[in-house]
This record gives sequence, C-alpha cells and structure tokens, in this order.
Amino acid sequence: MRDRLSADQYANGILMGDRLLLSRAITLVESRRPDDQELAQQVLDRVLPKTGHSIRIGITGVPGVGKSTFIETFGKQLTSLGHHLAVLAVDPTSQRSGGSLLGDKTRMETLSMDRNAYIRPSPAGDSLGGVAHRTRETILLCEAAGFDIILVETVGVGQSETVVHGMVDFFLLLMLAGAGDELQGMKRGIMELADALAITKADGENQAAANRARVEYQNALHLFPPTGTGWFPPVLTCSALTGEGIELIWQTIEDQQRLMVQNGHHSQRRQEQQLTWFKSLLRHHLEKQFYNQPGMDERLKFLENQVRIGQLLPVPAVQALLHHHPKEH
Ligand SMILES: Nc1nc2c(ncn2[C@@H]2O[C@H](COP(=O)(O)OP(=O)(O)O)[C@@H](O)[C@H]2O)c(=O)[nH]1
Ligand SMILES: [Mg+2]
Repeated sequence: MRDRLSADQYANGILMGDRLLLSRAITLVESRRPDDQELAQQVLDRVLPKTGHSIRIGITGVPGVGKSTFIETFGKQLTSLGHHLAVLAVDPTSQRSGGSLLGDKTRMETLSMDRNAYIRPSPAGDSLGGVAHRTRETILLCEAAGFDIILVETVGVGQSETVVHGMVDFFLLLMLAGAGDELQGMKRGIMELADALAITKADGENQAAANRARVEYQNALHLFPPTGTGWFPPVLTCSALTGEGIELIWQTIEDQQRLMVQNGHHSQRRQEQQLTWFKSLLRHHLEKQFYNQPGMDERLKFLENQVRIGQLLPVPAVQALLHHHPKEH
C-alpha cells in the first residue's frame, strides 16, 4: 500500500528541513504519473514563497576532468563554512542503475555523509528537456528545505551545458591542462557561457602545465565579446587533491554574486530563466497535446509515407496535419 501524504504534509516537512520528505517530494517531481505530478505541483505551490534564496552554481567539464572529486572537496569546504549544500545532476544519459552522480557517490564519500550536504542523482530515462524541467523543480524544493547553495553537475555531453547554464547564477567550467586545441575549439561555445574557468588537477607534476593552460585560456577569453554584465570571467587553477585554489573559486563566486546583485543582473538573469522555463514548458505541452490527438498516429504515418515517396511536399503535409479537424460526434 502506498501511503499518500497531503500536499501540506509534504510542504511542512520540507520547510522544516525533513530530508526524507524532501526526497519523497523530489520523487513525485520525477514521477510520470499524473496524480504524482499534480501533487508535486501543489507542494511546489505551497513552498514557492520560500524558494529562490540560494546561490545556484552549475559545474561542467568533460568526463574525467575531475568534477566529482572537485565537488567533494569544494562541497566540504562550503559545509565547513556553515553552508547547507545540495548537489544535483543533469545527465540525460544516466540509467537508474548507473547514473553518473549515483556511481560517483563513492567519489563523494565524505560529502555524502555530511549532515549539511544532500546529494541527489539525475532522474533517469528521460529526455534532456524532461531532466532539465525536473531539476528546476528540484532546485526549488531544495531551497525550500533550507539549502543555501545548490550545485548542479552536468556531464559534458550534448546540449546539457546550455540547459544547466539556463538554470544557474554561476556557471563554472572545469578544464584539463594540455588537452589540446581541438578540445579548446570544441568547447568554445561552452567557454562563452562560463562565469569562470578552472584548470583542474593543478598538483604535482601537473602544476606547471596547469599554470600555462591558465594563461592560454585567459588570453583566449580576452578575445571573446564582453558579457555585458560588468563581469570578466577569470581563469583559475585548482587541485581537489591538495585543496589548493578551491577557496579562491568560492571567493570568485561570491565576488561575482555580489556584483550581479548590486548591478541588477542577478535578478535579470533569474527573470529570463523563468521566462525560458515557461516557454519551453509551453512548447513541450503544445507538442504533447498535438501528438496525442485521436487518430494522429495514423494520419502522421500516412503523411510521412506520402512525403517519403514524393507524393506530397513537406509544407502541404504539415498544413494537412495542422488544419485537420476531427469531426465531433
Ligand atoms: N592529481 C589529481 N587527480 C585528480 C584530481 N581530481 C580528480 N582527479 C582524478 O581524475 C580522475 C577523474 O576524476 P572524477 O572526479 O571522477 O572526474 P569526473 O568524471 O569529471 O567526475 C580520478 O581518477 C580522480 O582521482 C586532482 O585535483 N588532482
Ligand atoms: Mg563524475
């Protein structure tokens, strides 16, 4: 038997910082069942006034760059400063059994046992858009539960960086020294989104290469158009093993946040993100509604075939679909 709590019970529990209820509410958010979805919306509605008060930080970088190890060291530093930290992931490739962050919990051993940290893997088996939508709602739940810093990790695949950039206040790009120009070229679009770059593994024999990479990337960033916010993304080096440079990254985030709040770009960025979220949801639901029309599958198959064999051009085919009104009985 599924014991079903009311929206008020969920909301009150979350607002009191109850981890178990927070986890269960996130499970509701991730569920595809319409009744779960409805309850999730009621919970979100109730906690909404208590959301929005965290620093939302996105962290990205290619697999192996050291994201999980970084989050462990960085996270411990944050909790030791008295912060309450939630770690979420956006990973459309993750499976229920082997989600990157879930598997990575071993890399975040200390952090996952920290009372002031909460780690939640990416919802599995969903489109990037779906994962992003659920992560946004999860951010709100975590904020309502009292977490004042939210880290959103994303694996460097597909469009997930752009999507995570669209839900955070600060976007940190981790990079490897000596990974070559082809990588730099590939990452150009993502470098443009970053509020800071950090060269990882700046320890031992890697130290010199990391410093060289820092200078190179800083020079490369100078050639980018200005952000228009008065913030100039710095390039830093850090080591999650020795802890060196980690504190400076946090200071950098605090500096940037202070500036953004002062000059109004913080709320502007959040407002734009809300609007983007709304538009993407609307698009999603319109699409769903359209494809769920009775008889749509057959009509679509028929027209697809007509288009394939050249009996019909795509434009009239689309018009036929859009202007088809099933007779009402
Ligand atoms: N020397 C050194 N190795 C590191 C550092 N951070 C991570 N690594 C190693 O790099 C590998 C990949 O790290 P991981 O955190 O799993 O990367 P992710 O795939 O981006 O999450 C692991 O073997 C880590 O031990 C660091 O600061 N210094
Ligand atoms: Mg990892």
